[in-house]
Amino acid sequence: MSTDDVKKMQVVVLISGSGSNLQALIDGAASGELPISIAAVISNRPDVFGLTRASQAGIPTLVLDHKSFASREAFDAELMRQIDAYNPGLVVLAGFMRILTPEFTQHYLGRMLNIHPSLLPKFQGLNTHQRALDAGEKHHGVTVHFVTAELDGGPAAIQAAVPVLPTDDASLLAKRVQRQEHVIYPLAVKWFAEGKLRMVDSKAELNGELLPASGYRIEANEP
Ligand code: NHR
Ligand code: GAR
Repeated sequence: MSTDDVKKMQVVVLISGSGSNLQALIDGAASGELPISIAAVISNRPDVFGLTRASQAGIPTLVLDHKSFASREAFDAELMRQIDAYNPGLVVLAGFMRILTPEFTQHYLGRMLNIHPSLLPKFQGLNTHQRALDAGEKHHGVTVHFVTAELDGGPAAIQAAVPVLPTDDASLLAKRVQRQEHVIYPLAVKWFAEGKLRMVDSKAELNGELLPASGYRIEANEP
């Protein structure tokens, strides 16, 4: 920890994959735009590119392979122990793919965020881009929300919508959504670290005002 870190919020990031959202946070922290220090990156999958990104940025990494634990409870207990060693002000799920137990979500209640690739409450769970296409949606998007025991059900902080185009397949649509992810996740983390974004009585607040159920709405200015 350098002296620069003194007034910065310590953040632990959980990943399972490529870590492009992690990269957006690394870049924001490096530029000074985000008043955070990423204390550690933890992956439940070995050999994912997100771990390489973290190492390249000089961030400590840890792999906790869920397959080597007897139960979800045992995995979550060890994950909690590892995270708490860093005493973070915020835990960020960035493409983290394991459902967390109520004990875990309760422990980090109000200080854990997730980014989910849909306009919640639409399309909770997995495979959201294909499901949005199959449903004939005209708009799709992404939501940053506080994590609660209810899967993808915690209060929304920010949401960004993109158009669904006639030429889309799931992969093209995912790319358009991900460009917005890399805008709204750093913004949500910045607001949280500045003390502007909070969870109060199971609801999200920005600057002391209750946010709508969709969270703060960003209008994407590119397709
Ligand atoms: N845990 C809780 N309790 N609440 C939330 O809101 C959570 C959570 C854990 C992860 C991310 C979420 C998403 O944004 C998230 C939110 C994984 C699954 C899933 O079904 C569902 C939702 C999310 C993440 N995971 C399978 C499981 O059995 C494994 C799938 C896989 O490994 O590919 O855990 O979408
Ligand atoms: C992102 O699109 C994120 O919204 C999604 O996975 C991708 C992770 O990308 N999250 C989920 O589906 C959570 N279940 P990244 O590893 O490049 O940040």
